[in-house]
Amino acid sequence: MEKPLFTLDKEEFRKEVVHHLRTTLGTSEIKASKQAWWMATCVTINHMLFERLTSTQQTHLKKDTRAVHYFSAEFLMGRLTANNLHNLGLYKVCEEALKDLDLDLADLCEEEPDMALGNGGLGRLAACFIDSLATLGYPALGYGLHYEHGLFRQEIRDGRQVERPDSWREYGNPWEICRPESVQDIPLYGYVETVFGDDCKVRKVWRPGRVIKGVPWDIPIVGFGAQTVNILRLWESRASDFFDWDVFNHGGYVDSQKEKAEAETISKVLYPNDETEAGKELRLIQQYFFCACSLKDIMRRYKRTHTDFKAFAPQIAIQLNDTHPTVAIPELMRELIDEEGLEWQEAWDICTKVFSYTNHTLLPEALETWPVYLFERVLPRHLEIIYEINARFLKNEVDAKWPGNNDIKRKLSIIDEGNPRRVRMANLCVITSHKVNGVAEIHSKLVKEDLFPEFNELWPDKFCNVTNGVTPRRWLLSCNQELADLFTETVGTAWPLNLDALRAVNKFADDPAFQKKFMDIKQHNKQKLVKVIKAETGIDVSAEAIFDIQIKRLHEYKRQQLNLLHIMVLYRRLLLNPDYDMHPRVFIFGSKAAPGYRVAKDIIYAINKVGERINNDPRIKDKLKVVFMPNYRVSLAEKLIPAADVSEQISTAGYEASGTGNMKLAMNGAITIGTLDGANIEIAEEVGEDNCVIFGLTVEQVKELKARGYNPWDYYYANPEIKAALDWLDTDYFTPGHPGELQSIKKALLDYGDTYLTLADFAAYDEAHKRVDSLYRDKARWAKMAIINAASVGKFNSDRSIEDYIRQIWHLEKCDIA
Ligand code: GPW
Repeated sequence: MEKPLFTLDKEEFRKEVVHHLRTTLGTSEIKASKQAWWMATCVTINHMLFERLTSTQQTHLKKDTRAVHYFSAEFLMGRLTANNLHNLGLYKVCEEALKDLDLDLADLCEEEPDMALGNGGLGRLAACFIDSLATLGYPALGYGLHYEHGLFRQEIRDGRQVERPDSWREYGNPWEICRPESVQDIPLYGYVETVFGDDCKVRKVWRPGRVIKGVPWDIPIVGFGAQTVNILRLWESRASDFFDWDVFNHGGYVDSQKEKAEAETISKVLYPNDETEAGKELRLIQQYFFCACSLKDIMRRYKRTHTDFKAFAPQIAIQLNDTHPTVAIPELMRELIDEEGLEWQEAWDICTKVFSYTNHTLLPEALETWPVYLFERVLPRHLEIIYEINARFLKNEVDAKWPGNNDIKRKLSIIDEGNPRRVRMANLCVITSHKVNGVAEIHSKLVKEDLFPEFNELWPDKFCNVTNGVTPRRWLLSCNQELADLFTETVGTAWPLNLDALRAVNKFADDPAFQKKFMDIKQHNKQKLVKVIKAETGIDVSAEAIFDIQIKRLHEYKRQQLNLLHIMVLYRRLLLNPDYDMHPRVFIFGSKAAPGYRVAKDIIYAINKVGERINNDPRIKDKLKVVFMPNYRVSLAEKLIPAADVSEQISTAGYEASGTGNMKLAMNGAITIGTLDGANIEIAEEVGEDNCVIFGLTVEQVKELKARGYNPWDYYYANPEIKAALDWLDTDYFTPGHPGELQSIKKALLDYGDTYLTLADFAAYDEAHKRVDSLYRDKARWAKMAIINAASVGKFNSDRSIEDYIRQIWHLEKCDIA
């Protein structure tokens, strides 16, 4: 590792914290709240962050570097204090300094609200990627929305999810810097006029109906080692200064407040729908708003050093994180043609070189389409541009390759000619982008073969794979410091950058002394979690039990219901035979459901109700516990993951594009029980099939079964345990006095056809759990497996993912910062 940049000692650190407590926070040592101490600590950290931020920006400007611009509707950052300290190399210094003030750093870190500007995997991936980009020294900007309210806070009331607003910046946020000098004005609505110009050319002019102001907030992103500090720039919407002051002067004060409120609505709240398209006007406006702000910002910066657009494509790479920022494509066309006067072909050549697109799902309900009438009203000029892109594509590409084939034309067209007609954002992305990537090997293969086979025929070189990764700085070094220290002791200090270095730990996997150290750390992490579980849920669990964890958004394809069904079957076995032979097990869930997703919310309710009954049943002698941790979020994940023995990755094969929680759990020594889906396949390859528990139908078998005609009733009648568990849901056993409250789950699994083949995989899942049980009882065998998992997942470092993007898609160069 490089020598630390900041040679601040603990005395200096302590003095600066106290100084800021007095001069920035306006309080004193005697009466300061924990919150004030935390803030003063952050201001101290910022002192160093800003120094490197300035050097980074000056160097990038001077060297006129090519940069990637990561456009994403979500950045799920979580907390930044511990992460920034680790990346600056100052965690221990800060900890010591605070100890001298009788303060506990970990305790102060709890003061920080999570920055939850994302739903789940997709948003957290963006956060890991910007960490890696800064760590590796690549010029990069994250661009997104400055939501006033992030993903809702989940409360559980009588077992049901209740959504409460998340107000992450209610009392100020120490990491963000407002940049009024870079404000943008964004037009919306209105109509398009065709004008004959002085140059005798016919031009299109968009006459907007409204203008909104975009205010940028910058979050410094410090790489590990603190050489590079990049920025995440998030746009907040406000009423424009263009705003009609006449109304104001003529006594329209109240009306003016209405306009202001409407403008501010745009960045008010994150849509909580994971993998479902919302189709709401406000969502389209959100997408356009942040893309237009970001493109104007890119343009402004580009023009500081260029007078024409020849260097634009060589300088600028824009990555579209799923289809959410697709409207950036017609917006850049519009800017270049209507505002900058380029010809269509020049503008198109630039766009096709600049944009690339990451697909994160094959689920049809997640593929975004917008009604044409909506587009026409909100973005009339953009719709015209989309029509022209489409017309040229259908004529020059599709008709050239498949002359007269209207079926293929209908399928590949950007416009779905149904009723109402809709704009297909994924088609627009694929047609424009020079590269389209999936997020795990199997997913990328399915993107090519099943989702976009004709596009793949047209442009075979366009499609590629970049397997996801996670940053080992947050997901090992920071969240599991004891294990991190053990690894550093064992293999040296290089592993947070080069995670493959942990392979050297494998030679100790059989060493009883090392196994003891490793498992003692796991045990300690479990004991810490026991306290958190008690505090959050009131449930007593034993750290001697197997901690079996499923943490992810609630979705039927992720199959929390399969886990629940298995828990019910285990419970029933224990009731029938109190001596049923199993090691005590705690099943832990953490999950939010989209507020409008009925079955998902019913599954949460069922987990809580079944858990309540099991946890309070003395007959089963604490062999089984079920914990639903409320308000699952990044900071809770950081407590759950280090304490996991078993990682549940049980999606129906073909549906989980990659998964990233699977990587974090394996990295912390949990054994995967998983299907051959998404990145599970690659994890199994890396750790070896002997060191994880794979079960269930493969992608091919899922396809075959569906083609044959899947009938869940067959499994219901053939397997008495499945039947008993499902029939149990009809009774009031888990909801005393309210029979049938859990029926919707049975209905989804039988009457509605069990879309995700839960019952088909049940027997294999049950067998897999028996394997888990017997493996765990062999303490040495389990310790060996856990060690091999943690030591063998170097591939899933997000630094590796970023290097893959650089090599295949972005072609950037590293930039040394003075
Ligand atoms: F539907 N993912 C997500 F593809 O977290 F847009 N939210 C989403 O809205 C979508 C995908 C979308 C997840 C995938 O489900 C997961 O498999 C993947 O690991 C993650 O994105 C990051 O690629």
